[in-house]
Amino acid sequence: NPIGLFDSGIGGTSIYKAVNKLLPNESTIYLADSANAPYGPKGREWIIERSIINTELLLEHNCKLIVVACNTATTNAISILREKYKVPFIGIEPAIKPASLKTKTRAIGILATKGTFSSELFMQTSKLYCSDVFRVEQIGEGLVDLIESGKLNSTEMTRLLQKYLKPMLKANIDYLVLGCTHYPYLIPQLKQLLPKSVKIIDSGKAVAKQTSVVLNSHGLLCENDQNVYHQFYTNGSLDVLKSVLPQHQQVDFLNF
Ligand code: DGN
Repeated sequence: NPIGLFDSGIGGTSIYKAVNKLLPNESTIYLADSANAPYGPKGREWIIERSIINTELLLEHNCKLIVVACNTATTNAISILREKYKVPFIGIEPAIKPASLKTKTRAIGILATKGTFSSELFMQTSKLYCSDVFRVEQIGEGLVDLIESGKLNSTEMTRLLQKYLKPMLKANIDYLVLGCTHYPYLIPQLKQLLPKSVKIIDSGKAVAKQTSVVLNSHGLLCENDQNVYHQFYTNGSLDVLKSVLPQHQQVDFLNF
């Protein structure tokens, strides 16, 4: 059976890529809920409702494990999903713990959505692991919208990024945490705007590792690469989803 992944759009494909790299024998089904992006500003109840719809669709496709490839959905809805369904869920959270352990300047920047920053889970993690570090928390307002409308490399994007990085540079951060699965697609631009001394971290690899550990502990790992398939569905633009995937990859429209 396949691994299911969902996100409020195309961002979670960055997680799909990390999972596929570590677990090439696993088939996957990806749901891009682009029609409802961004989740960030919409409030907890609404995010839970969409997460349930996405989960049920993946379960109809017999997914054996679900990766909530969205920080906003993880931080707001994963505990509810775990209560409601039997399959294992893997979530993603901003990598503030490793950043706090590694920072030398004792200042880190975090770029995430409003929904992630305002979640209880994020606040708990910050309190637990980052209380002795200066954190510049920046809501990436507008970034997901631009990525979802295919304007990844636009002057609007550069302008927003410059604005959001400014207070971080002022605070002398040496780590920038990407707390939204859409943001790894901004890394080339971020690198141009940041001094070399600032390292960028996201949680893709950690999610892939955790997926592997949980599959293994449930006896669900695929042993061979026969009949491996990857399906991608979007309720938004096919072209935008295709633009972040390998050229040959087929993408289908689905109304959900
Ligand atoms: N990819 C989502 C996340 O990781 O939070 C984007 C959230 C949103 O919809 N703005």
